[in-house]
Amino acid sequence: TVERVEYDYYKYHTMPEINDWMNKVQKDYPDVVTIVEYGQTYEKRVIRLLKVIQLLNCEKKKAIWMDCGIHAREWIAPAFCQYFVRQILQAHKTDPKMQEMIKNMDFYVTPVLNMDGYIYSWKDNTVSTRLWRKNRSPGPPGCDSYGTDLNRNFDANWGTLGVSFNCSSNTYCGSQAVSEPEAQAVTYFVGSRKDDFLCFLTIHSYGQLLLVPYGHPNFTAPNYNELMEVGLGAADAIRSVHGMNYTVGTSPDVLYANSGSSRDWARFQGIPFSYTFELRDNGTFGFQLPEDQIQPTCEEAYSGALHIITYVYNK
Ligand code: ING
Ligand code: ZN
Repeated sequence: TVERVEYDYYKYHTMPEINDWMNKVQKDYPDVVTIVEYGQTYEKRVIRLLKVIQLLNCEKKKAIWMDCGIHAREWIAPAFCQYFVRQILQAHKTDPKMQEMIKNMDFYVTPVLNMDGYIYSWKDNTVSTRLWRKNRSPGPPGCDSYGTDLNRNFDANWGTLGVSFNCSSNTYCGSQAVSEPEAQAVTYFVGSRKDDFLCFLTIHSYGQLLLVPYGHPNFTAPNYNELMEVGLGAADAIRSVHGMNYTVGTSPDVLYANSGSSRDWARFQGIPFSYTFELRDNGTFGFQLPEDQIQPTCEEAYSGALHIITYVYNK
């Protein structure tokens, strides 16, 4: 007999393990989970998301976006996307509010957007691989480095602030806006349904921040006050779980300005509630967050995400 082992949500997983996990979730919940293929990475891997949807009622005009793993080394982010999917599927069985939300909203969750970079970061435990951030496309002719920072490549004040045009930099913004296939995949998929999305959540680490649009100080979101209010509510929800403090604000207010982020792009598209989560920690372990912190980090972040999702649903 085959021993059936529970998936361990409190360990980091390789890309093949995460792909198998996606297939298994779809098999285990055929009435609520579908897999959508919506693009290709530079190295021709298929970018997939899990769509949590009540099939009986599939023409819904409300949706939630979440992506994890746009930066390779931020391993806690894919771990959170997996935890998030498990939690909403469990709550779907037991919690009337989640039943109601899944009946009326579609959840689109991409566990790993930058699959090439994620796989590279697992190659070995040297600094140059484990701490890889960008995707794996080769630079322009004459460049001897790889990778574009996908969170500087979106069409949102592209190439203006907090970026580098040096192809070996960790914040290299690419040869032009949306030059990278991974950024193109999100741009086309979300852009073609932009009126459906109430909320765009993009998950990073580290720093314990909730960032609101915009990263460029010359622009202010029309609903800035409400974005801050809801973000501060999410930070309260996070604090109530394990006492961790998350700072809420725009990136120029909290740290430094930047351009070309997916969060800013989503808000410019008209998606009203767009947030970047920077999960634990505050720098002690940084990107190499120990596995014993996966569970508490996911528990608190779930509570913060649920605060935002419930708000936009009730609004
Ligand atoms: N941070 C994000 C990045 O793209 C960010 C968001 C931007 C944070 C500017 C602070 C200031 O750089 C990480 N960790 O990727
Ligand atoms: Zn990041």
